[in-house]
Amino acid sequence: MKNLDLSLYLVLDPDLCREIGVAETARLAAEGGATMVQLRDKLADTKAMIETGKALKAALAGTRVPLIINDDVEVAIAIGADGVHVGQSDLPAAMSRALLGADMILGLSVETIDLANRVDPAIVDYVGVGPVFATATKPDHKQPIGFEGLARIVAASPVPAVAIGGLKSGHAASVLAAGARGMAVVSAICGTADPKVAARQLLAEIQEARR
Ligand code: TZP
Ligand code: MG
Repeated sequence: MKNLDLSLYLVLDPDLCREIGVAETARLAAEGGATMVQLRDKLADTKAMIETGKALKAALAGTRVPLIINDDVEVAIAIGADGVHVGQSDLPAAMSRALLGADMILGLSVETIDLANRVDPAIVDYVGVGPVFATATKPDHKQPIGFEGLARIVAASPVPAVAIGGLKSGHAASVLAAGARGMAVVSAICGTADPKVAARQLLAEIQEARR
């Protein structure tokens, strides 16, 4: 099992981050305490993903924050990212793992207890569970699960879980009480006036909730 810190997982949406830019948002958020960063761009082609991914890699160099690429195993390997996050309609986890090798991080989205039960801990390093709440950031999201649903799915997962979907300041205690190791956020950091301040506040709440 890999030693991942899922406490504050920033998922970058280039459109929501456009004012400050993804690379600068990532750099500031990492300074503020984000522990993982994912590039998630549903509109970019491969060339653009590589360009943005490389910029993010440079922005995170010297930090210990892993860079995860959403959906695209090929891009993640090509740019030397730290890992990949796949959903249930993407390249299957076992096939992703075969391409990634043992050391790269592999995350998987699970939306139900049944999917969590079927996670193979020899293949998947962590699961993303949600959406906890409805969110405009992912227009095609499934039915929100709430903190009760989160707790049930987390309990069924053989690997650590990060909660996602509509999470922001004030939610850390409920997220951790449900058994998740941390929270993944897009809009609570992307597009805010100061991503460093936003990340610092969220991490402080997570650390406070652990006490
Ligand atoms: N998967 C489930 S909800 C979501 C993703 C990628 C988007 C979460 O965005 P926000 O702005 O943190 O609600
Ligand atoms: Mg996907």
